[in-house]
Amino acid sequence: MSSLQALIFDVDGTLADTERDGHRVAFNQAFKQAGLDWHWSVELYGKLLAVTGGKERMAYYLQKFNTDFPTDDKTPLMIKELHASKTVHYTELLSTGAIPLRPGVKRLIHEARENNMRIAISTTTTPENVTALLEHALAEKSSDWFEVIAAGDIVPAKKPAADIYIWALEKLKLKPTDCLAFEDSENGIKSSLGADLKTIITINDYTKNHDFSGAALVLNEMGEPNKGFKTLSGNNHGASFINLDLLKKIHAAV
Ligand code: XBP
Ligand code: MG
Repeated sequence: MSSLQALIFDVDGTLADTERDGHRVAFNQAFKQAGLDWHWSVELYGKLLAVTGGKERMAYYLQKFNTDFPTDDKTPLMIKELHASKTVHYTELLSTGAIPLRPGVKRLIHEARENNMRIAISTTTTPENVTALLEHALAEKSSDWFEVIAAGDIVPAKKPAADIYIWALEKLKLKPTDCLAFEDSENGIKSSLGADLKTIITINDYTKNHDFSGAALVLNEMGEPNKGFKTLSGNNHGASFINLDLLKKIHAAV
């Protein structure tokens, strides 16, 4: 097998805990601004996360949780407008630095860059959201550090479909066996495994009970040298935080 060539990161829940205090809050702001009485609680949002993509999530909400709301052929346009407003609220929130990267993420990305390891993004979220998170939580212009940013509506079928990872691999001109993927959710790992990528999971509060069968390693977080990760399943090769040395061992393991 060839050496490890690239790391492909999911964004929401993996690079940062963006859902509960980021996306959810922005959706509620957009609903309020539009004069709607919709409100997504922390608990309801956990259920809505079954569907990836903000527009798709609003459609699912109307179908399953707010069935009294009248819908017609103008509903998709209303959802599109609400989503555009939500993106404005979300990127504004990120610009205040409200959402930091998860432990170990910044260190690992810097280590990857210092060692010429290629890095890419594969996410369901809107491209502006990715840029805003990277610029405000990682470093100015850091979206340029990622060779490929596969995001949003670039493929019609969102996660759990494998399409977004396959698209990223095509752009990178790499085989799945050349790369590792980083995910936090069941929809995410279905997508990455569907593209035949070995996958490392860092769980969060919304995803801790998800099924991560097939993951190479499941951790509570990436960990730091002074505060190691907890291993939930898989072979950590005796390491206590994610670094390139551990990733190369995971990549080489059969
Ligand atoms: C992320 C998502 C996204 C965000 C919202 O999933 O599901 O829908 O919650 O983003 P993943 P948009 O981490 O698996 O990529 O509103 O921009 O769609
Ligand atoms: Mg995710």
